[in-house]
Amino acid sequence: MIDFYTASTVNGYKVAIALEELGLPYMVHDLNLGELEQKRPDYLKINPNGRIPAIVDRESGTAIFESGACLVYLAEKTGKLTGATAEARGRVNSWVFLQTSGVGPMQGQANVFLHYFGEDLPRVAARYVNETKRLYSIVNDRLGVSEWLADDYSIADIAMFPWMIISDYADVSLSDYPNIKAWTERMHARPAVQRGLGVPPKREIADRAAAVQAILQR
Ligand SMILES: N[C@@H](CCC(=O)N[C@@H](CS)C(=O)NCC(=O)O)C(=O)O
Repeated sequence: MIDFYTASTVNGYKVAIALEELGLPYMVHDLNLGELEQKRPDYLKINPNGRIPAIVDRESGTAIFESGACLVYLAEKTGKLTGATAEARGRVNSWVFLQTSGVGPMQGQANVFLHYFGEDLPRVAARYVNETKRLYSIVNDRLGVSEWLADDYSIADIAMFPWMIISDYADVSLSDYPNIKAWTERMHARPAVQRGLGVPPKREIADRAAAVQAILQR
């Protein structure tokens, strides 16, 4: 049994989709980010970074935080959704890391400076939007020569997908990236992906900007 600490946001969906694809039994702990439940001392023992997602594998008591580390752990534990050799796993993890160290942070900061920062800084926003677009071009080129990011469908696709389906919010239109758009359709067609996008059910946030401000001020 896996304890899964998450919220209805993109980084959480990665792990939800992987758990659904792998058919592993898991229990959802739906944290209210606006209420800063992710900063509480009991949760910081699981994820010292105070963010979601994190998992605890009850078999060993091991806690794993960072979405990329959770994906790699689940893939290694099951031997699925990754490569069969060190070389193939390296190819998978290259795209996982490009997402977690590139696309996620750049697109995330684009969202902050376009929508939440509270001060109009167009050149800063443009820097993050343009960097996001540069990274999307790399992914788009790869998906022009391959059905999936690595050799086969893998945690690399699962890591990239939830961010790319909210690209409009960062002023990045998938109509400029036709290979990504076609790949999102292949992803959406997978039943486990559909199930994962519903875990946990969307939380209604009355004042999203205020909730994000509370997080930004921590
Ligand atoms: N690098 C981290 C990023 C995690 C992250 O930013 N999670 C967001 C939700 S998508 C979060 O917990 N935000 C609340 C906060 O920053 O306090 C990962 O990939 O797991």
